Amino acid sequence: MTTPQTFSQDTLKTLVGQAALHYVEAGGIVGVGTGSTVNKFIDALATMKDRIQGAVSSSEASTQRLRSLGIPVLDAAQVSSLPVYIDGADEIDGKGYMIKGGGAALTREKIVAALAERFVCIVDASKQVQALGAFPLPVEVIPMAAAQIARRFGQMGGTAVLREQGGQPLRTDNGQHILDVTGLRITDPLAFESEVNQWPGVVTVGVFAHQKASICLLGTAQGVQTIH
Ligand code: ABF
Repeated sequence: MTTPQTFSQDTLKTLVGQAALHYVEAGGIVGVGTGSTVNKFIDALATMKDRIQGAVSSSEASTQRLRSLGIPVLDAAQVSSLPVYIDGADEIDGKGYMIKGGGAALTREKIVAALAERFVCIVDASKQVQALGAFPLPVEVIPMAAAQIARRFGQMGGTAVLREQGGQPLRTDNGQHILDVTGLRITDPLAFESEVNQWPGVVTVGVFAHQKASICLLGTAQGVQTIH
């Protein structure tokens, strides 16, 4: 009787990061997300850097890692579309709707995802949920609007907290603030994203429903599962 193999979360992230190479077209440009799972993908991408034109990055952190491995980074404004965007998530449900932004890169992630023909989400099994909302919802906001946006989430039953770093409000790559909102029940991700998107002062809400994942590579104890 063989005992089932168990993988660490870090190993699962490595497995899905490597599996994502399958979706990178030779000679193409790849959209690259942000986070520890994406870092595993970037490390794997470096093994084929001579077979791609380069990457469009979703954060300064990913840009730095790409460049350190010799992968050219192109400006999103230089491309009209991308064959694929590879990114992680904080939560993903059965329809490919996600909560993202734990890494504070949600705005540029959504911008680059919108350029891509396919969004391949790479996650370990801990990110798979039935319904979105257990993870605190990140929302990038213009600082002067943070308090009024927090009050609007309060009216929805949510509690919004300003994300801090080193005792100060965190500043995103775009120089804005992030609210993390708990206590929400997001039963209709598409409608919720559309509603919050149009609140004055909201830069990006961390619900990715309009830019949902077309493919999810799920790292599980049994290996990588591909969910379409
Ligand atoms: C990024 O990946 C963020 O949107 C999301 O929060 C993060 C998940 O990070 P990790 O892979 O480190 O769990 O795209």
